[in-house]
This record gives sequence, structure tokens and C-alpha cells, in this order.
Amino acid sequence: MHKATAATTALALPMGLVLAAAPARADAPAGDTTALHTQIQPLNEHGAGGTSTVELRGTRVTVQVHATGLAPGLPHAQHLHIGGRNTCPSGMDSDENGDGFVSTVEGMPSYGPEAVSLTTEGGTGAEHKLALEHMAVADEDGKLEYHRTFEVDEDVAERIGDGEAVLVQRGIDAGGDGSYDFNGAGRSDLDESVPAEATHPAACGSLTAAPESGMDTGLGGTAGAPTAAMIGLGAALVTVAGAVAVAGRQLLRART
Ligand SMILES: [Cu+2]
Repeated sequence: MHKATAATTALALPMGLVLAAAPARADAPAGDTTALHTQIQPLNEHGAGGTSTVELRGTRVTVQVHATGLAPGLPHAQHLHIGGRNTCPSGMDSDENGDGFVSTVEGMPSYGPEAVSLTTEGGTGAEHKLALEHMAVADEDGKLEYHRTFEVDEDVAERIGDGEAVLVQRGIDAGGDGSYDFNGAGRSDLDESVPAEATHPAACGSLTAAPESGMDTGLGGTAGAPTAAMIGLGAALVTVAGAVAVAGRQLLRART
């Protein structure tokens, strides 16, 4: 109920109020740093794309996103999803109900549920996933920049470090009228009070370990090594992803 209210309110807010500068913090403690990156690919044929990097130091993460081609002037909910096959849906194969869109729920077997909400201020937990009033807004050219450092749970940090996180950017303007409404794609399968345009994924990128640059650990040439382990892990998680998808649908049914 809280989420639905927040999201609906956000849709009515003037966009100027939504823009908020993410605080930059440079006081990172010493210690091991894991760097991950991804090339963001479009979903739902809306031409969005870009790059994202995640820097992990203990439980402190710094997330940067540079994207273009997003619906201009609109907030885009961004999340790190964890617990699927650590991949992005491949094209329209995931469009289970054949409505011409891969919905957030339809993509979950690939990328899993939301683990981190990339808000510009306030909480970053999964419970803030629909807080559109705290999400980054694409400029008039459809360009979106995001940069924030925050803390995550130990389990989440570990799984990000293991290459399990997938960045998903939501929000498409299917109707092409410059707003999220029910005309373009109907109701969201996450929350019926929200237009599907606001929650359908626009782009996606699977965050994997970046090649070491300028820091020779003496273990050179191991950059490709995690791949085999990750494939095994991915296979093991297929069953989990199925269970998550079923649980998600039951949750949605219970809400209506
Ligand atoms: Cu998401």
C-alpha cells in the first residue's frame, strides 16, 4: 500500500523536484576493492544503452551509470537484481504473455528479484524499488547519469562481488506521449496501480568483474577464470529463479 501511494504520488510530482544531487563521498577505507562493470543493452526495443561500474569495498558500494536512449524527462527506477541466472533476458523470448513487452516479472528468471534500489537519496533496500520520486531522471535527450556511494548488507555485498548482480533500468514510453500512463502498455504486473510503462525494463546489464588495471596482483591472467565457476553457479540458480518467479506471481495474486 505504501509503495503504491509513493509511486502514484511520484507520477504527479513536477520533475524538477525529483532531481536531487547524489552525495559524493571520497572517504573510502583502505582494503580490497572489487571492480565490476557492464555494457548496458536495450530491452523492449527502446534503444537504451550505456555503461555501468560498481566498486565494492567491504559492504560499501559505489555505483555509476551512464546511459542514453531512455525516455526523456522521466524518472527511471534502477535496481541491482540478484538471484536469477545472473543474465539479462535475451530479446523477446521472455515475453511469456505475448503482449509485446518483457515485463519486470517476466525478466526475473534471468536477473532475479530486486536486491538494491539505486535511489538518489534515502534508503537503497529492495523495499524502495518503486520509489520513483527518488530515482534518477533522464534529461531531455534521454541521457541519464547516476553516481552514489552507500552501504549494503554483507550478503548482498558478497553476491555483488561474486558477479551475481544485474543492473536493470526501468521505464519506457510506449505511447510516446512523454509520460507514464496506462495507454501505452496497461497496468504493471508488479503493482496494478502503477502504469506498466513505469516498471517495464528499458535496459539491462550483467555486472562482471572488470579486468585489473594498473594493479598487478602477481596472479596475472586469471581474469577469465571465474567464468566456469559462474556458469556452474548460474545453472544451480535456475531452480531458484523458477521458485522466485512463482513466489512473485503468488504475491501479486495475493495483492489483487
Ligand atoms: Cu528493477
